[in-house]
Amino acid sequence: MQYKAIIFDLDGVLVFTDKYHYLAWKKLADRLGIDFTEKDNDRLRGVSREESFDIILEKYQGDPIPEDKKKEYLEEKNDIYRESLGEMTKDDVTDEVRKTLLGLREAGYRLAIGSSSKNTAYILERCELTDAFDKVADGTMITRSKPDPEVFLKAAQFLGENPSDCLVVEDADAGITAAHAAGMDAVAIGAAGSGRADYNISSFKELLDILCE
Ligand code: B16
Ligand code: MG
Repeated sequence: MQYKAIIFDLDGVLVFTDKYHYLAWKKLADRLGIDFTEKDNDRLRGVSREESFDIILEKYQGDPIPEDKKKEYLEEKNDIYRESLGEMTKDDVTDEVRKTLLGLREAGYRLAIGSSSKNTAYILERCELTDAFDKVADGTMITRSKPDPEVFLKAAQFLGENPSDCLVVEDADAGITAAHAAGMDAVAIGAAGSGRADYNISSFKELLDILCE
């Protein structure tokens, strides 16, 4: 086997929380008079909450926002987002994803999460996915978010594997850059990485073709 472990991004790969992020950011953006579209939301994939807000504020034209007020806005956004997460159930993870994860484990791969989200544990719990992974590295454990490699290196460290033995699965440009910076190969789901990924797939189950031949 070329790889020993697979590190999965969470949002956009295993679950689709982008729409909840969008609705929560949109509510805040409307209040601040900022034009915020779904296309703008795509730029926030894999990026931390704080950096996402800075990107949204690029279009802000009001008075300067003091740091403590920014913190309040970030908490407010997260509260709205977590309300949506509270509605998630195990049905928010497709059979395809569950069967593929099981197939990879049965084939001998160790599985981890490498997510920028500070809500990772809550999402995994809501979707009854926690037990599908050997280790979790997330936004609560890092100081630099993707495209920095920190979260993937942490996942490899938790697994006790060399980075070169790990393969990352990502939906975001920032995630493909982070994987390569960590010395890991990367699988892009959809258009992530614009041709820079080592493998490209359009459906999750294609991982079995790549890894279990
Ligand atoms: P939170 P991933 C990322 O998760 C999301 O793609 C990104 O849109 C979000 O801003 C970031 O998590 C932080 O999320 O506000 O929950 O801490 O794609 O790295 O799994
Ligand atoms: Mg993602």
